Amino acid sequence: MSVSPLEYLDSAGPRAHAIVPLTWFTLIVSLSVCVVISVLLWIAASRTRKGDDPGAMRTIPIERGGNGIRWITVGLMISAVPLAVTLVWTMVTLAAVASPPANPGLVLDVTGHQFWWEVKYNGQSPDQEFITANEIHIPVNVPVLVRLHGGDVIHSFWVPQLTGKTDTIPGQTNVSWMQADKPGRYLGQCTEFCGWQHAHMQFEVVAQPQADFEAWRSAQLQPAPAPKTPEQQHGMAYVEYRCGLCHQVRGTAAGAVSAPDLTHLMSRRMIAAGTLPNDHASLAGWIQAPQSFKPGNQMPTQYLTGLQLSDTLAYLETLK
Ligand code: HEC
Ligand SMILES: [Cu+2]
Repeated sequence: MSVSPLEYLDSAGPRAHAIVPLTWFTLIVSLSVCVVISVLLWIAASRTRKGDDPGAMRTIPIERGGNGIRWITVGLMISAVPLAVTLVWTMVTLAAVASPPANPGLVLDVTGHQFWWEVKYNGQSPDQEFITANEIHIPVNVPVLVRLHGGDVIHSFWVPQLTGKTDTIPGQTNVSWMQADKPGRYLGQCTEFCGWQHAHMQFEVVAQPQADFEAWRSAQLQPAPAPKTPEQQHGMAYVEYRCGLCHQVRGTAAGAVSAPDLTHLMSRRMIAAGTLPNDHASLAGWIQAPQSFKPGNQMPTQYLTGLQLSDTLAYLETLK
């Protein structure tokens, strides 16, 4: 289940504006080639010569001096023209989108993991930095520099309406950039096969007016609120001691970073990289049986008792 369709024939930012017309062109050329060849084949296959006995075997003598070579020349010329246009257009597009903005308004470090996205927001000083997962907020009309890292295997970062595909490669930093013209949610997808749950490795880019973005950013910078009820206190203790092996909740003893940061879990619309909506039932189901929703993902079954689960949920749901 995903919230918005993966729109790749429509662009919403300068980088994609340069790419999408080329996508349309190659799509139309490829489809026309398929149609023309199918029609020619169909005509050839359904043509019978006058007076032919359809039941009889026919031997066709090879004609000398026929003009077959002319057909090959014409065919080659017809395919060479669109191929040459595609080549030149691709070069021009690559040159147009290659260089990242000289003065990005925001610098993100995005790491591809099996099977989720870690997103680090950089700031002027360490207290202005934070990490989140799978939901990337950006201000509209601001160029955003995205440094891409590979956490385990090769993944690829793609937000078709905003930016083209760039691989995340372990041991290497690739650079991409994006910019959104108008507020909205733009779906992104891992686009390099990276294992069993590759298809469930989605993310969303949420483009917001500057003021809304600043409000979101300062909320994300806050540590987790202190638990209030006894259930929430038990839940926090449990999260610290069990879930904190992999997850971080800033402001608590849960400090590992090998899984999505849960400090502001409830601010996200989806969980498990676009696999489930972030509501009470899905959260409960995910924590109890992550392997049944996303078989092969890196969160093992937790075997919680009913009480542990309800306390954990009571606490997690305070993480707004
Ligand atoms: C061994 C490491 C590990 C442990 C222990 C673990 N998790 Fe996870 N968890 C993960 C990984 C990895 C993911 C990302 C899975 C994916 O999307 O592919 C994840 C995802 C999640 C998510 C979804 C987050 C999001 O924004 O997508 C929640 C919620 C969650 N875990 C809660 C818990 C809770 C609660 C516990 C403790 C009861 C726990 N986890 C224990 C590794 C772990
Ligand atoms: Cu991937």
